[in-house]
This record gives sequence, C-alpha cells and structure tokens, in this order.
Amino acid sequence: HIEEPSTASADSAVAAQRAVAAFQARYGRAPDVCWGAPGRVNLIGEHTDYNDGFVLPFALPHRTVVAASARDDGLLNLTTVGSDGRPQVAEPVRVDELAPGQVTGWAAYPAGVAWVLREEGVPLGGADLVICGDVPTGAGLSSSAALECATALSLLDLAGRPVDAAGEAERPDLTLIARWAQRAENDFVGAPTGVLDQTASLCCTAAHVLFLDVRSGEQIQVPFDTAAHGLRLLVIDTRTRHAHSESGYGERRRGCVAAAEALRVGSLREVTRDGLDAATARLPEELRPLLRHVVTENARVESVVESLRAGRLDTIGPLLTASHESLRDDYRVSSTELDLVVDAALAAGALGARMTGGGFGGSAIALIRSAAQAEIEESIIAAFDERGLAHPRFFMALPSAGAGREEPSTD
Ligand code: GAF
Repeated sequence: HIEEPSTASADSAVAAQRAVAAFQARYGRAPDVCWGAPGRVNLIGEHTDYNDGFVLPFALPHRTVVAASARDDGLLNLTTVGSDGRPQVAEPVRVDELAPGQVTGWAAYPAGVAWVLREEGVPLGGADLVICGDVPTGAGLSSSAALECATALSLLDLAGRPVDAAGEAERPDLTLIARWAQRAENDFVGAPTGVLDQTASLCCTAAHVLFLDVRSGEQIQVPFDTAAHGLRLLVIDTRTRHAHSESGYGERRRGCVAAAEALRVGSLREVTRDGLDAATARLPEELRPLLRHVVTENARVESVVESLRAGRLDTIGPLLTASHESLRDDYRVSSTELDLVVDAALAAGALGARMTGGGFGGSAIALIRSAAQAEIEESIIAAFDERGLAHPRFFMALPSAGAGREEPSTD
C-alpha cells in the first residue's frame, strides 16, 4: 500500500508521452501543442476561497496533460485516455454552438473552457484534444481543475496566445485564466466552486506553498521543504465520496452568503477575529458555526504562513488539526472515513492532520516525521480494518511545479 514518492518531472514526462502517443494513434500525426496542469493539496484554508479569504495550496506531481491540434472546421473533438489505455471519445461539438447544459460528464470541463474562451473573444476555430493524466479522480485533489487548466493553456496556445510568449504584453495572465477556468466550472458544468483549485494548478511552484489572498489577488510563494525538517506530508485518499457532496457544498456556500448579507458585509472575510463575538451575536443560530469556521480558518492560514516564513515548519501541526476540528464540528463537511484517518494518524504520532479540499469524502493529509511513516500508515489501515472499511490509498506529496508546456520526446 505504500507508494514511492514520485517526482514532478517523471510523472509529467510519462503523462505527456502517453498523451502524445494517444494523439498520434488517433489522428495519425503529432499534436501541435501539449500542456499539462497538476492536481493540488490545500495545506490549510478550506472553504475560505468563496468567502474572499486566504488559502495555502501546493501542486502535486500528478498532472493532466492535453495534447492538441487546431482544426479549421469549427469542431471540438474530445478524447480522454484512462490508465488502462482505453480511449473514451465524446460526441463532437461545434465551438460556435457551445452552450451551458449541452455537454455533460467529463467532456463538460474541456468544453466549458472552450465556451468561456470563445465568450472572452479568444479566436478559436475547432480543435482535436487528447487528454491523459494521473491525477486521482474523485479524491478531492482537483482533477477537474487540472483538466480545465491544461485545456485552457492548450487552446490559448492554438489561438496564438501561449502563456509562455516572449513578450510580457502578449502573455495572458495566469490569474485571469484561473478565473476563466472557474467560470467554466461554475457556469458551464454547474458546480459553484471557488477559485482555489484553478489558481493552485496554474500558479504553484515546486518546493513552495502558495499563499493566496482571494480578495486582493495577492500571491506569495512560501518555501515548504518538509524533508529539510525530517518531515513528510502524507496524503491519504479515503476512496470515498458521499452522494451529498455537491448539494452539501452549495448549501454551505449559500449559508455564507446569507450570513454576509445578515451582517451587511461583502463577504465573511470582512469579519475579523476580534469582531467575531459581536458578529456571531447578530446571526441566527444556524449560521453561527459557518462564520466561526471561516474567521478562525483565515486566522489559522495566517499563523501557518507566519510559522513557515520563520522556518518553524514543525510547529504547524496543531493548526492543521484545529482546521480539521473546525471543518468537522462547525462547517460539518468531514466524514466518518476522514475523521478516522485524522484520529488514527494523530494517535500514531502525526504532528497534525486534517481533511483537504471540499470534504464529504476525498482525501486527508498528515504532517509526520519521516521515520514514522510506516507506523502511521499501519495504524490507519488497522482503524479501517476494525470497522470493516475498504483500505485508503497513501502517497507522499512533494510540492511540485504548476501548469506548463510539456516537452515529451517523440522517439
Ligand atoms: C473545492 C472547491 F473547488 C474549492 O473552490 C474550495 O472551495 C474547496 O473545495 C474548499 O476549500 O475544492
């Protein structure tokens, strides 16, 4: 069950190689362009992005790669190739006829991106896209954002606007592309998510966590070198996803909007730690825990950033655990499996542990001493065995590069 840590370059080269080979098999020629984008882990700052708050993600080595060529007949052809090598081909659609609701399933994500780019005036003819990757799906590690971002960068390149263009003036802005990818997910796919995942996929850099202040757009790359402290960040994918995850996310988001309206503020970000008690008193009972989570979580992100910048990575554990407790008890987006992982990891000596991502299943993370990895994994497995639950999957997460052009060798 213990997977070896993988490096970004190895994973990315493999995924790119597969995408190019699959493109060649399907179209009998090499693709014009090839771009990749990673999944993410959010170290802390959960359910704060759509409240204009703070988040602190890093990019995983796992990536989605899109190999693409332009067409001149206005058709968008989408193919995805799974790890078994089997292609799934979506019904071709015309770029000029794309409209929300028209495409469903996995193809809605790349089609939604093409729709947003068209709406934004990016000159798009048709395109052939072949998608490959190894970002775990349904694990709360942002496989959707990886797909959206890799698609956006490929289509922008085909439209003559690559994000690595030589002149800064011609280079599209990554934070704007993140907003476009978010819009594809919100308005085309119909999922009301924030901008955390897309920003992480596009803007993270190797060996850093990315501090993002969603309200101001400020970004700070904060060094995050677990190995230098004899530590590791373990990702534990519970391989569960609860049926109400989408409705639950939407409900929490609407609750936050209602709380902000009741407090007459633009977003819950406006409420400070000092003003929390007074603001809480002005809210109906059922909205109070939502406010408490958002305000305390923003404060925890700031504390973690402060510790990391002071080189005190080993002191952030309790903040990670406090984040989990807040998501479990106040925001109520954890699950039996996520709580079990966190409790078992802490009992076996993890410095801190929490669910990561939207919740209702998906993955948890644990900050651990390197030497304790096997023992902690065994304790988690034992806890799952005791309850007759299917084993989770483990991997070590190394903060990796954000999205970029892939250069697979074609021999
Ligand atoms: C999901 C969403 F897509 C993000 O925007 C964010 O809200 C996250 O849940 C919770 O922090 O990943």
